[in-house]
Amino acid sequence: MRLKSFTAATMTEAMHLARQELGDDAVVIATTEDPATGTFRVSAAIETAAPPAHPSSCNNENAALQAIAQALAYHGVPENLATELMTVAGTVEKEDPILRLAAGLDHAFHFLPLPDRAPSQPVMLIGPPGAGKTIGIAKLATRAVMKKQAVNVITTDIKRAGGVEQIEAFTQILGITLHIAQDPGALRDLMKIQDSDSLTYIDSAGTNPYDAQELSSLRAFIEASGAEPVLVLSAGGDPREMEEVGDAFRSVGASRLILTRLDMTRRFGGALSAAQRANLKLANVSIAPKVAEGFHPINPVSLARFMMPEYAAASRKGHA
Ligand SMILES: Nc1nc2c(ncn2[C@@H]2O[C@H](COP(=O)(O)OP(=O)(O)O)[C@@H](O)[C@H]2O)c(=O)[nH]1
Ligand SMILES: [Mg+2]
Repeated sequence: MRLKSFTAATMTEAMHLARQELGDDAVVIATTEDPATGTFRVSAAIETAAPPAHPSSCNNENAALQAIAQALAYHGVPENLATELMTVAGTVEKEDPILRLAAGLDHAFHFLPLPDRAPSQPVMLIGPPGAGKTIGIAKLATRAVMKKQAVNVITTDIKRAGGVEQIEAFTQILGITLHIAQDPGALRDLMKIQDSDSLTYIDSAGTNPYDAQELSSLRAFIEASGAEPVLVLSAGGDPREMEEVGDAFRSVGASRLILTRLDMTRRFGGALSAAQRANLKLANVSIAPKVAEGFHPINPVSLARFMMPEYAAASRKGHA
């Protein structure tokens, strides 16, 4: 799958640019308005590998279910989950495979995007190194500033060289103060001065899920913060490996998941396995490294569109 974003002065123009470059088969994944610049952005995808079947073949129930089964196999979705998704998809009286798969995803997972307004519980992004936590904090803080929502940013990533500087580069641009918590005690003190009118986002050091000491250090920071630990994972990966990673972070309290690098991911079996095994609610997705692109909320239909991009355009036309 090739993903690209197009920015223009109007939504129609941005759509036109996407169609011009990616062709009529391009699937619109997300549309956003940037109030700061008055521009519109369209993120669209095009399947570069041969799709499993042509959308027009989905003119009856069997074809739709077959398409879903093929997609689940392509994504490497584990058998028990695939069976659950297929069972629910089979009960939906729609020809559109996207809506059928979405019904299955809705049944199998909880979806709960991060709120963008205070008051809400502080959020700490946790996960393995390189998952996209720091960029994620920058995205969340940027969204708050754009919406004129007061926001506090704290980092606990003090051991890694450049950890503080990386996030500071963003807070400086946004004109907000970066608070640094050297240890759980300092974090507890900092949390006492957070007010309920502000959103609070806390960056954490990358944690090796198989290292008990690192997990225990992370747990101490989480407990001191009173924040909700939200797991950030790169969406691709081996399903069984991802399950173990999900389990490890569940053990320190994560109950929500943000998936990153969807622009570099073709197979979602690993992400779904992690969410299912560790009972993590699906919150948001990142489809670009650029801070301005932000996080996108995810719901069953948008996830189904990511998983079956070759059917997404037809689905939109049929249910516009
Ligand atoms: N292509 C792509 N790269 C991303 C995405 N999110 C983060 N990255 C990149 O992944 C790398 C690690 O991100 P960072 O936020 O530093 O990860 P952290 O170690 O979890 O804090 C950086 O080079 C980011 O630009 C994404 O959605 N797509
Ligand atoms: Mg980081």
